[in-house]
Formats: sequence, structure tokens, C-alpha cells
Amino acid sequence: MNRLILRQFLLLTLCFVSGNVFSNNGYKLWLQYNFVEDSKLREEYKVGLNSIFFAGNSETVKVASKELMLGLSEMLGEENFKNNKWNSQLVCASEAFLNHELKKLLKSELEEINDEGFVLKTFMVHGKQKTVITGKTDIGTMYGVYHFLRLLQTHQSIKQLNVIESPKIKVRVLNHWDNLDRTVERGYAGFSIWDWHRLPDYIDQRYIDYARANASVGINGVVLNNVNANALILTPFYLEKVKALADVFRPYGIKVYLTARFSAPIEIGDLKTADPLDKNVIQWWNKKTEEIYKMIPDFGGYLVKANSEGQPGPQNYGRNHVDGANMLADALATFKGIVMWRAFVYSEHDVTDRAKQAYSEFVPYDGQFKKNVVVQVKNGAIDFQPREPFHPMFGAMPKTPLMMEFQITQEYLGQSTHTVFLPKLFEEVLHEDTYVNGKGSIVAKDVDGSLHGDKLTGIAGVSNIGNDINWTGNVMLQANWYGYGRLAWNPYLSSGEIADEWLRSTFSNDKKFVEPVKEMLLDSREAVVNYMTPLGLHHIMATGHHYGPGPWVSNLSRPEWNPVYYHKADENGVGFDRTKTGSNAVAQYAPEVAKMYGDIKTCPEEYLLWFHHVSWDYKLKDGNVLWDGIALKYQEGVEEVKSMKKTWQKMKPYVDDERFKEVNMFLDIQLKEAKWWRDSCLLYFQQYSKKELPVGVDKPEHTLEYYKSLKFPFAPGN
Ligand code: BDP
Repeated sequence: MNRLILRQFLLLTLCFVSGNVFSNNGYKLWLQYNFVEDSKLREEYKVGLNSIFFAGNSETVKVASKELMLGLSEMLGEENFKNNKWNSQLVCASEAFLNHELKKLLKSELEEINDEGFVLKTFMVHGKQKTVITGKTDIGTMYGVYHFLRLLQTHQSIKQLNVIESPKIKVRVLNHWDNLDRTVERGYAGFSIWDWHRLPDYIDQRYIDYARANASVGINGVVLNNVNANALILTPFYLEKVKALADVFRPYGIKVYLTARFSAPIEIGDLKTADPLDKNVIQWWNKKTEEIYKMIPDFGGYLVKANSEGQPGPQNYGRNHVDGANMLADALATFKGIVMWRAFVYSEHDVTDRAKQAYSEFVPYDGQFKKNVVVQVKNGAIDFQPREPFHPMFGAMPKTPLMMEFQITQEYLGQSTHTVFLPKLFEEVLHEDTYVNGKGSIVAKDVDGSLHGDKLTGIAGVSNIGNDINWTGNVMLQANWYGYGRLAWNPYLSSGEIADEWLRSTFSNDKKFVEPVKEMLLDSREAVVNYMTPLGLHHIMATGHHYGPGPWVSNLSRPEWNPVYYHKADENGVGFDRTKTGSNAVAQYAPEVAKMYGDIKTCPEEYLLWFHHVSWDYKLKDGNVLWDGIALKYQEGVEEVKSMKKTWQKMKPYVDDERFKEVNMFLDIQLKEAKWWRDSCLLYFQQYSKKELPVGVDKPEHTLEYYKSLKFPFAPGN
């Protein structure tokens, strides 16, 4: 009580003296557990949470009860909750621990959930409110606790709870592209959070907080190291360290996975070959896998990037992806581990459209992979662009589970200085209709297994986490980690719901804050598309680091690494013809989709230049000719960032100074760079269109030569 009075006194005094002065470095992410200022609501919560009982004593139960107590004491300003055992008002217990009476009462709900699911239910017992959080397992119950805390953090009533939830996707992992020297490939938030040198003996508090954050949104796996793998991670020296992390993560329901460098048997095993059909190689992987499971009994399995961008793979030995994946799958099968085999392949020796190559290579293998193999497919056929049509492999391999790979780190979307709310992008892809089993065969259904009845299902997000104090470099981008996790749990959630939850948990429940900032977040994805790659343009970023525009780049050794390969601008027009008259990539989609994309009249304009080479004079739906349309879109993108800035500036009263200023500075950078994109791209394309900028589009600040001369030799993440 004393603590509460003191806290309120301090709050009032500080606000009175100098406005909103509390500093908040963002380290606590969305687990802020802000004090509930609304006294009526706080009373409601207190009345319902007078006494609390946790049954069971596993490590998971311990971390869940610790989290609940932390959350409640922060939010309600109270620390001493009574424990009346089964008579408590809030009971948290997994099925095996429930008393007879509650087990009976919750029977039908428990039948509905899977092993990671949970039930939150309020009963009235003798006129008194009683809430039970339960699951089939302690992990499920822990997810229930986090859900319950989310309800409180977002100021919802807990008087009549009846929540029954199960994750719709089994494997929900973060892929860290982290190297052993702590650099992070495509990382823009500092160095890797894995302090390999100090592990296994030094356990950084960050590992625990990382696990809490993941568990709170249902992420249940982490691939610790880069897909461009280093075989050393599989040596005993590093496995000790991996084990230490696995031990930290276990109570939170998080399994550890590693990337497996295909040539590891040669590099660390002294073999002459890594041929997947070679007896010694098979034996080497079997032994290595056994060794890992001895140390980490719940090890998740391997993620493999093979024969892609110079990585070794089965093709080095005249074998194919099936040979490679199945060999590793056999090694893992006894231990119930899985192989996540990436389909991100394209070859400099293949002269066909890069967008077609993964499909051409993988679809013929449908049905040939072992049961514990899942093929990991990026959301689009090129590479994590601001907007891509869904990858044609989705829906196309009915006998093979496909796992979605999203990129949370913003390699191609402004890196960590641009505020872009990615759940909007993820949602768009998940809702695209593949039509493979008729209308309604949306991508989400291939990912959650309901389209073809897959037993193994998965989703991966390339992490945007680093050792910056706020984890993601820019606090606004914490929303993308959060949102990825929420969609991995339930791919049918809307981006609006996610934005709402995240803002309330991270900043404030004040409507005057939540509503405008939610709108700002939801518009931010379209803004980045507009000022970088409108109307289906793609991969026109500068080379290597991918920071900033580079539509002029044409001198790289591999044709498909050059932006000019993707936009094909000439005097006749711009865009990549992927219809019958061009690469015919459209034919990889189901006929309904192929027809829609293949016909310039029905192709959605946001994909126009992805699928068509279009004349500069082509009339767009709004009556503008293409050139004017492109220019106006670039301008629109800049205007959108201006409006984001305006919105944020009004939020000062609701946000602590530290995070307010940080976001403000980042929005300034974003505006500067949006203009850079607009000006340089329009000057470049203008050489071909030979047309004036339409009315309403600002004149470029510099010449094209100036933009071309900009160099960033030490841009991060490269
Ligand atoms: C590309 C990145 C590269 C990754 C590659 C991949 O530029 O750093 O290694 O994807 O996904 O977008 O393997």
C-alpha cells in the first residue's frame, strides 16, 4: 500500500514539474506492465485477484508464476497476494494438476485444445468470481498466463472470461542470422545477443528476458546461428554453449535449433566428402546428431541453406535436395527432430527468370521428402521485398509441408531507421488466395496445414534482434517481433488487432494515443512501398548492403544481382514481363491466379511492373499515364511519412521523453531517405520516360550523378 501511495505521489509531482519526464529505454519491450491508473478498473482486477494459487512445481510453473506476480505487482501496485489453494480466486494449473472438481468443470474445454493450448475461464462460485488458467501441459498453462497478462495490459475486463486457444502452427521459430564473431548478417540493432565467448558459464539476463518475450507471444523455437553457416557451431566447444542457452530457454517452451553447414563432415569431421549418400558421411551426421541429443534432449533439429548463394550442398556431389534433406532427416528421426530445408535457391547458370527457379527446382520433388522434413519458403519468389506477390510454391506441393519464412529484420525496408509495421505485409501474404483447391485456398492454410492435411507445420521469422538496449534498434520495430509471434500463433489475426495490443502493452491505453498511432502503423507499410518500389517495382536497392536506392546498378557479375535485371526500364517502358510473352512465371500459379496476374487489365496495380513490361503512356485505373502514376506514388510515399511525423509529434503527452525523442529522430531520417528514394529513382527513370514530372511532385534536390556517387562502405549488416 505504501508503495502505491509513494508511486502515485511521485508520478503526480514529476508530471506537474516537467511534463512527461519518465525515461524508458524500451528494454522491457511489450512487457511494460504499466500501472493501471484507472482506479475503477484497478479495483475490478483486485477484486478478482485477491488470492492466487499455482499448482505444480516444474521450472515452467515457476517462471509462469514469477511472471504473473511481476505483472500484477507492477500493474496493481500490490505485492502480497493470498494463497487459499484451490479456494483461490485465480487458479493456474495444467490438466494433470487440476483437482477433481475443476477437471470435471473444464472437461469439454480441455478436449478442444492441443498440447500448447490453454483455457481461461471464469466461474461464479457462491457469488464469487473464480478464474482458472489451464492447459494440457505446463507450457500451455504458461501461455495462458501470458494471455491473461495481456488482457490486463490492454485493460480488458476479466469478469467473464471464456478463452479457448491453441496455436495453429506447430513450429514457430525465430531465425537468427547471427555469426560466431557476434556480427549479424542483415542485423541493424547492434551485435548478436549471444555472447559466445562468455558462454556457457556466464548467463546474461538478456537470455532470460529474450525467452520471456518470445514465450509471451508463443514463439517456441530459435535457430541460433546464420543460415550462411559456420561448421564450428557443431563442435563440442560450441555445443556446450548451445546447451547452456537451451537450458535457459526450456522452461519457456523454446527449443533450440542449429543451422547445419552441409560440408561440416569435411571441415570438422576430417572426411574427404560430404556426399549425402556416402556411408561415412551418413555415419558422421548420425553420430553428431546423437552427440547433440545427449547434451540437449529436446534439440529441435537443423535448418539448412544448401546450394544457394555459394553455400555447399548435395549438388556439389551430383545429388539433389531430397538426398541431402532425407539424410539429415534420418539422423534426426529417432530423436523426433526435424529438418527445415530452405527453398531459397537461384543460380547464375540458369538463364531463366530468377523468380521461377525455386519452384522449378523443388515442385518436382513433391512427396519425396521424409516425414520430418519441412521446406522453408520465403514469402515471395525473389527476396523479402517491400511487396511481392505470394511465392508460387505455396499450394503447389500438396505432399510436402511448406513453412513460411518472413524477414522481420528490414534488409530491404529501410533497415532499423524506418518505421514499417510488418504485420500488415505478413497479413497480406497469408491472405493471398492460391486457388489450388478452389477459391479460399489462402496461403495461411498451406502454412497451418489445413489445405493439404500436413502434420508438420511451421513458420520462421528472420530476427531483427541485436544487443542494442531496446533490442531492435528502433522501439517501433519491436512491434514486428511481437506481431510475427502473434501471427505465428494465429495466422488469421488481423494486423489492426496486433497493432492495438502492442501499442497498449508497450506505451499507453489512452485512446488519444492508441487510435492515431495505430493508423500510423497500419499505413506505414504502404508508405515504404510507395517511396521505394511502387506499382510492382522490386529489388532496386543499392548493392551489397541494400541500403538506399540503386536502380542504376548494372555492373555486377551475376545478372540477377543487378537492379536493372528487375526493372528493365527502357524507352518503351518499365517492368518485368513475366507473362506468356516474357518469362511466363505466371504459369507457376494456379490457372485462376495465372490468368489474373497475366492479363494487364486484371493484374492488381500493386503488382503491375512485377508481371508486365508497361509503356510509359499506359493509362492506369485512375486515368494517369504510367510515368505520372509512378511519380505520384513516390510523392505519396513522402507525404505519408510527413503525416507519420505529424501524428507522432502530437503524442508527446502520452510517451516518455526517451522513446518519444528516439522515434522522432528516426522519423526525421525516414523522411530524409524517403525523399532520397523519390528523387533518385525518378531522375533515373526519367532518362527513359523522357517526360516532365507531373504537377504535385517535388523537384529533386540533387542531380542523378550526385545520388549515384553516394557510397556507404561500412553500412551495417553486410
Ligand atoms: C538475402 C540476404 C542474404 C541472405 C539470403 C538468404 O541478402 O544476406 O543470406 O537472403 O536468405 O536476402 O539466405
